[in-house]
Amino acid sequence: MAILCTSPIRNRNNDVDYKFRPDSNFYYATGFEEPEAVAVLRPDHPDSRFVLFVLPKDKERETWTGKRVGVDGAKERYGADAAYSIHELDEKLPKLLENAEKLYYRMGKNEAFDARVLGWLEKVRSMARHGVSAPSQILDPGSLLHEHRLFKTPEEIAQLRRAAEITHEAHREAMILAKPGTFEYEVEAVVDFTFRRRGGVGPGYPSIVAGGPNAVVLHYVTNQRRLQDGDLLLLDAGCEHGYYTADVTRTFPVSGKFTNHQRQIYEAVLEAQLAGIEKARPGVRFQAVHDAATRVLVEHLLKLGILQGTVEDSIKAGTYRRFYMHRTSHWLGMDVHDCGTYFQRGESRLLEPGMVLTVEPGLYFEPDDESVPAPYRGIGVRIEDDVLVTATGCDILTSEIPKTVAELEKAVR
Ligand SMILES: [Mn+2]
Repeated sequence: MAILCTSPIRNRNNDVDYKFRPDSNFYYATGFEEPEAVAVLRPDHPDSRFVLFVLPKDKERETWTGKRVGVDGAKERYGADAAYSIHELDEKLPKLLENAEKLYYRMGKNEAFDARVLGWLEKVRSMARHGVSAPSQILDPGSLLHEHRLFKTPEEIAQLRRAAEITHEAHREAMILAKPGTFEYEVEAVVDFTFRRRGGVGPGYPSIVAGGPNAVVLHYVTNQRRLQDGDLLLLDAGCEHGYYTADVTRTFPVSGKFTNHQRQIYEAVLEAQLAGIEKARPGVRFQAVHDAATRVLVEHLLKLGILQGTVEDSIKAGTYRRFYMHRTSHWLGMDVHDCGTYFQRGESRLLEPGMVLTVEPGLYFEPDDESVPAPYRGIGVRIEDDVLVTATGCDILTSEIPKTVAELEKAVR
């Protein structure tokens, strides 16, 4: 038996809550979007294989917060075999738990709910003399669900494609808007506007709009700088559509032309990214994408005199990590850093058709790093695309977004 809970409603301030978004696992398993819901999956049960506990219809509350699906709707519209009010959880749950061998429930995310689950278990255990048994194991449902979520269905890929299309439009709008004198938050605004006007939920993660030296701060989200002539702008923003998010980074000169030194760094990162994408095909290890991209970055760092020694030594000693401190890829889907294991039996896992990953190398030089030749200081570049592994190679979902030096300069101008 599995017990899945959706996300709680989170308070923002005083009596204002954050906009609700269902838990990704819960939504994946049920399609149910309302808050305060619990799903029970009991595949061996004669008549209650899928049970939903939901907020009951309540005319007065619905006047304030909107229509609820209700108990009947949970059965009719979501295919539940049985549905109850969420207020009946303590009463109904122990009965459903009886004689289940294993309980899949994610401990540690919600202490108060954990305590209730343990209470229900204890109640079932106390009935042993009546011939009822309680689950002897509590397991993480992630071990099953996350493996499913890692392989995207055609419906999920369609959502990701739409998210990528809207993200494409938003990045283009940002390239048009950003000029010397524009504030980073104005660029963020045109991105948000484009995401919403095309029916996206909004950004799938806080947009990073990092001009000039802000680009070396990996998770810069202040977005307050006034862009200056000569700045590069690093824009890391992806639209969430139908609960699936894109994750895209482009770095471009706000004046419409890369300086020579900016272009050297940009082309190093671009070559590294293409080398990484080249590895994104079935049968290749996840780690190989990172290794390929890193090798190209190191070659360029040596050529530009930023690192000394040989490629092998620099990779072995990790001297490049001062300038490239993050991983090249992560899984992508409902969560921007999507679920799914990266290792199997201690080894980086093999890529398979249906997996979606990002490829996003970067180089970052602190403005005050005196070990770096002066013209490179304060330059931060990251290039990130979303890649679907196919039977024969890969499909770059975000390939339409300007990326070469020429394409970017044209789009900005
Ligand atoms: Mn990413």
